[in-house]
Amino acid sequence: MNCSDTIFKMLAELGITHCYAVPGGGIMYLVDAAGRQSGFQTRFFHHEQAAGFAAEAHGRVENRPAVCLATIGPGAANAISAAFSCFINSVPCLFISGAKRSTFQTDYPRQRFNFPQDGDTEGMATPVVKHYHCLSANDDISQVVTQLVDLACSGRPGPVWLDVALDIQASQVAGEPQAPSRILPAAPTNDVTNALLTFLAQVERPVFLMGRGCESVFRCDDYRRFLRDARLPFITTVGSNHLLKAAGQMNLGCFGPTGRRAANRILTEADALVAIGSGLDIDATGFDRSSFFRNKRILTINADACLDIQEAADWTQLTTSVRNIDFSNLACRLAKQDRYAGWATFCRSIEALLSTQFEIDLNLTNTAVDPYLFCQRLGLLAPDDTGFVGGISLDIVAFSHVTQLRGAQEFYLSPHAGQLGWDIPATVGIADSGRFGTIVCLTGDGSLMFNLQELATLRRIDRNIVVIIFDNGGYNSIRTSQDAHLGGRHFGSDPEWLGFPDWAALSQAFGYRYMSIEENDGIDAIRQSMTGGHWFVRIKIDPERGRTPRLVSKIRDGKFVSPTIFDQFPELPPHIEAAYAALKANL
Ligand SMILES: Cc1ncc(C[n+]2csc(CCOP(=O)(O)OP(=O)(O)O)c2C)c(N)n1
Repeated sequence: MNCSDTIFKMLAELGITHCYAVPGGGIMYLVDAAGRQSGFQTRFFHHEQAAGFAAEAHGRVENRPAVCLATIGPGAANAISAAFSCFINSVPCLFISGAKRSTFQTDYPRQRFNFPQDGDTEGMATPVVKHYHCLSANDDISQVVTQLVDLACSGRPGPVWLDVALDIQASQVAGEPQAPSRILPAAPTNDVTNALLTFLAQVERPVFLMGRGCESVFRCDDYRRFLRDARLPFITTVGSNHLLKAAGQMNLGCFGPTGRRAANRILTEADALVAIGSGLDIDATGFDRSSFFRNKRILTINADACLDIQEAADWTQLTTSVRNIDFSNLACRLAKQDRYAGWATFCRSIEALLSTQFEIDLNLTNTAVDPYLFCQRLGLLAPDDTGFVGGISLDIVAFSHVTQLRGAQEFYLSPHAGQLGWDIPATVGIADSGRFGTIVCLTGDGSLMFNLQELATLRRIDRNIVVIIFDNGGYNSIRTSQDAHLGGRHFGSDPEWLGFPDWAALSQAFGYRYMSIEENDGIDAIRQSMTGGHWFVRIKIDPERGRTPRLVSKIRDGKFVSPTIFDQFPELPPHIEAAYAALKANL
């Protein structure tokens, strides 16, 4: 057996099933081994960035790494942006690249180049992976591969990188690979659970923030029971709807600068925040961090230390895995308490006052299709086993605000990296999980154009695939900033600076059935696309329709000044503010 066969045999034994690749001379033995390994599915892409995004998305859904296989030099360089995405999104992934022959040395800073196509992969990859390893002839392959996979999955998950020289890929390995011992996954402990209960006993108005770290547990019965029985308000970040599915009436949805008003207001009124699996980074808190933490006790349970504990006066950090929490025990203990009953009633009243329906009605546009109304109908009409994938802009914010997931539905996007072009290849990785009968990809006209070629890869998947594009004539989110800060000059963001294809002709070229929805009355036509096959659905959005509600920063004395998450734009009508004040007075 050669080294490449040994690597993939070991990966299969470790439960890894998917590889996303672009072939190249520099990885020919590895590609060949991946193709021949039983129980392993290898899919070929048209760009290594896209292969990496698919591997990332697959890793998110399955909670275990997929492989991205890229050739030496340009292939590895293309895959770097996907490694970056896995790194900052904390997703396990194994990148494997080809390297120059092991007998060659290159002094990269001085020579730059000494072998066809080769570059300093270690130098490029190291800042965006948990660990980089270049396989040497003396390495125990089974041990290296197992350690890399364990490292990718343990603690705060992330990408790891294995570089394999062409001569080593082909070299013969004596004997059968032996599986070495593995890191045991974390298990519930009394310590973490007791610390949480002690904290809760000292506060009156707690809110639970379930962050993306909870993706490792959200399908577990104990986690779902906790959400169902705790009778405390739950919030999450934009794009994490599935983490709160079981919370019923206490699901207040996403908070943050572009989050829901009800969630933000309740967070502001709370005297305690329990953040589980969240780094509480600026993305979540907004730039005005001190007012986010004001008058609040904070307890964080996260695999890594959080950003800056100085900003909160009273912050307890438990740096430990979410898997250490005994959710079942917590659910039992909290279900018996009625200490927070008044607070829970207040939260439900605020949720009713500032409901998604209220927000849709408040901001509804009847020019073209209103994105919020569309997403509300989409959620209702999609089958129970739909996997949703999001782009980075209006599409995901609208969806996060108004869609209540049900059944086996889940929603995935690239939360922190926010790269255009993630969504189409990610849809491939998510479809490959086999968890969803229908996969709906929501994207912007801007994002779609970044990895358009992978529509062909997606077309090869035999499932009901619906690609929905929010056509708002270019980059709405950029125009919004230009309107706020640059006097409305739309340099680079309006269609006059950007080229877009004829969507009907494009969908035909890639073999998708086409539908265009141009007004609110036509929204329910989307139902037809979810009966089977491959669909490309263009939604005509008013180019002026932005995200609501949101924070609007201002420049004062040359400095950016950001409002608190309590004060989102547009302002609430006076009678709603009055009703809010009345509810608060009774708290
Ligand atoms: C790789 C990459 N390049 C540039 C950007 C900057 N950027 C952020 S949003 C955006 C426009 C997005 O357009 P679209 O997907 O159509 O969504 P819209 O803003 O119109 O809702 C751009 C160019 C980015 N996020 N990622």
